[in-house]
Amino acid sequence: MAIRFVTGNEGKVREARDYLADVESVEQVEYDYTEIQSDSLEEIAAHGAREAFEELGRDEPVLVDDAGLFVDALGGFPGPYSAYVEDTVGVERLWRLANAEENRRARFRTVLAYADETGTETFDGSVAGTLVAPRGEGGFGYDPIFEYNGQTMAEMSTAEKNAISHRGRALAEFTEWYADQRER
Ligand code: ITT
Ligand code: NA
Repeated sequence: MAIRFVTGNEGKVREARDYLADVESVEQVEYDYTEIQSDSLEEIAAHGAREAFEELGRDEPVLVDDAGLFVDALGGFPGPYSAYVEDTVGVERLWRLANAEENRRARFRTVLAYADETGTETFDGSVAGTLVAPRGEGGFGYDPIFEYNGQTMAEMSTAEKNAISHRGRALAEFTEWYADQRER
């Protein structure tokens, strides 16, 4: 069996594959599920996973990952609009916006939604860090400006990032639940 990870983002897939290497194989599937209008990452991800599972065929489970960067001084912006802001404003200019503030704390959050024939489950992960001028060549998206413990996430290996990141934490929760599930 393989889990179908429904995403257009190869960085997410690389991290999930690395984390789940001994658990399950991960296949990337591109499918444009409906992103419902909501402030809740849980609702967006769960709805997307359910729809993808029904539409792509119910033979194998699916995973959806909805993430966002929440900047304290900007009232949580860009949050659920993070993908749109990366595409329009860009990471460098978001950093400049944050740099004008005294408080540069930010949080990354992701919700993983897993759907199979028995239902839909969501798993949450978050990490707090500081926004800094871009550094590092690894990772993707906002990683170069997100510093945790002296390193930006773009300066970390995939395994190092997974050990501390929002996605790594959500994958840890998922893995625990998944193992339990399969023992039944
Ligand atoms: P899919 O919806 O196809 O999965 P996406 O890149 O649009 O891919 P999101 O909407 O979840 O995914 O991502 C929101 C934004 O946050 C987007 O700009 C990502 O590049 C960025 N992002 C997500 N996870 C990240 C991470 O671990 N490190 C840095 N940026 C991340
Ligand atoms: Na998206």
